[in-house]
Amino acid sequence: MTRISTLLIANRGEIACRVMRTAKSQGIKTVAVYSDADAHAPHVQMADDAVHIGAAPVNESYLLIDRIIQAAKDSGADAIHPGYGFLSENAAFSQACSDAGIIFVGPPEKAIDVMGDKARSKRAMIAAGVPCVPGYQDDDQSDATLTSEAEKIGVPLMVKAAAGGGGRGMRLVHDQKDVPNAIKLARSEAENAFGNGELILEKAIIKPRHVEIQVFADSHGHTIHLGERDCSVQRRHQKVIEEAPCPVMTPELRAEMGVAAVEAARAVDYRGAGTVEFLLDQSGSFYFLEMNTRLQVEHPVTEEITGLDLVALQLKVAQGEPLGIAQSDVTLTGHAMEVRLYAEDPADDFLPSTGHIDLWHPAQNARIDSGIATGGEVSPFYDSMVAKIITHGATREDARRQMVKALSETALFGPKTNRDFLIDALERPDFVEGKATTAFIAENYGEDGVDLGAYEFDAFAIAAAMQHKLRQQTAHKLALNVNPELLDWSSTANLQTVAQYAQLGEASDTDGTIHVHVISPGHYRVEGAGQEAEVELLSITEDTAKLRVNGRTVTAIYHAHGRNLHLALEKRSLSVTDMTGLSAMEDMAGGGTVVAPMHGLLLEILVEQGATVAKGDKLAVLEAMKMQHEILAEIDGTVETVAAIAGKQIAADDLIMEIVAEEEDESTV
Ligand code: MV4
Repeated sequence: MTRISTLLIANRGEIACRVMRTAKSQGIKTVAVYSDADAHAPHVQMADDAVHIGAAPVNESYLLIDRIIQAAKDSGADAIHPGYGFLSENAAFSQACSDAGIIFVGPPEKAIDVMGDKARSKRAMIAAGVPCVPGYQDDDQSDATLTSEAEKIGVPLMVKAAAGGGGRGMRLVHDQKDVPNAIKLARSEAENAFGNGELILEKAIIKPRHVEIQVFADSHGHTIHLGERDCSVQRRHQKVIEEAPCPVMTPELRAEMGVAAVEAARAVDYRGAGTVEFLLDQSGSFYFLEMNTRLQVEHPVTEEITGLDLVALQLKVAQGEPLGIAQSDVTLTGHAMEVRLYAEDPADDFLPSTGHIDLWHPAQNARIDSGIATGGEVSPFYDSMVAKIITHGATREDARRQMVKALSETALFGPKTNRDFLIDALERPDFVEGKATTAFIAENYGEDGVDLGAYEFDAFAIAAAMQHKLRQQTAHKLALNVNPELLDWSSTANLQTVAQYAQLGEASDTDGTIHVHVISPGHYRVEGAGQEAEVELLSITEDTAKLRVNGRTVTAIYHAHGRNLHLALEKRSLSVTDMTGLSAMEDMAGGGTVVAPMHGLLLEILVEQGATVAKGDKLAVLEAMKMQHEILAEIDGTVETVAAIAGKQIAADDLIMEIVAEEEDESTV
């Protein structure tokens, strides 16, 4: 037994933070590694020590075996936890750790090696008596053999790259005559992607569930399983929702799958945490798919129903201690769910979305494993998963409802996220009824981007009322000479403010003009697009407002910057820009200060320094989310300076130019 005193975590983001949490609780000193992009990241701030390992791209930092081993030596680390991804399933890294006398918190190289190859792992599993999908996984890769084997298997048929994983290099064939072409294409894809064109063939299982068993093994001959997770809800092989137990599991099936998973682990002399993936078909038969030789993203749902800390168990086993838990000690209590919050844009084919984090506001009443912070960045260099939300309840429905609530109380502003998509998916009947298979997302949303439909007018009404309130607060704070008739505290009853809203990045549901009538301070009647709503602001903190909208109480998480307002409502998030704010602010600034009304690309600047302009003249054109916005002169005057550059991105409120008024008789400073 070797006690770990200093643990280096060769990872970043939420999993680095997750591993450190347990290490710290055990009195183990933690060392983070970081790239240029992560110098101020939460995982670096959380660690006792941190070592810079290179530039932002992963192959210049988090994938550099030598740098990480050196970082461990320099910081006196006696063990390395690889997290998931990066070097976690890299046999050479595991080897480099042992060569350097450092404990690798993971399985032996041989297990990583065998399980990293679909043909080798399947042969090992068949030999161990683990049920596998009927197919061909031998060395003879001639076209003749593959074609005749495909004929024996029949259609539908899966052609998979032996070196592939997670759906890469996989082809589904429906017609026997397409087999030769599928083999040719799959082989060349595999050669390009993995430098290895070897293929396996399998009968295709239609609409299976993805059910995986968590296993644990120590170096004293104990191997146990901790039950299953159902990870059927995936989009292009990216998991989105995971849960435990599997909704259709029975004690008998669990026992059978558990034995198969333990046998799989024993067959490769496994040690530590591992996951054996199975396909579960409609008739209840299950088939080995692959084994992941790492701690998985979705391990928390197993922690929630078993009450075990899987990182603690990993460290225990890595130190050479016995697991200390027998199979009969493992009990499963209640139901747990996890959703993955991705910084991506569901409306734009789930394209990753990056940039400054204006606000990260995680819900209070759920376990949230995240690696981000307000003021930080979502970098384009790394995975777009930024947080996991985990709930646990007595029943599946209890866990599901808690999850919907947790999401409604969570906001990430800055990059776009899949938050609203997750809420929508959790409410789909197939999911509610526990019927989701691997076809769930394709069946419910199609293959491309997701359209969650038009916003309710209430959402715009809330936005308009809050814009009004925030503008008033800003004016008060700045104590500027604003026309009091613009503000609530005017004694004039039923004042009308006309606000024009342009949405940032979302299809406009209104003609853009919204009227805010002040009934009394904090109480508004909002009209627009032929609809109206009564909005009462009940309370407001720096990031959360409570409102009553048409008699219904709602909570809105918000972030305002300049004229832009981000809102996370119960089921939908929206971002709006107050277009009237522009002239109001310019009035405050004394006119002539031309700023960008929203984030976008400054396409053109149409006037030069020294030019004479008249009110209404076109000054510049800004492109924001595929729409062009003309920026017009608000006053007559002379262009004193042009501060912005055409062809470049510009942020809301950035200065474009200064115009000096014709008659300079009103100084505001
Ligand atoms: C399959 C299959 C059906 N039949 N193999 C996709 C990822 C890789 N781990 C294996 N995958 C599949 N293999 C046979 N013989 C269907 C899938 C599959 C899938 C599996 C798990 C979770 C989601 C999936 C989505 C599409 C296809």
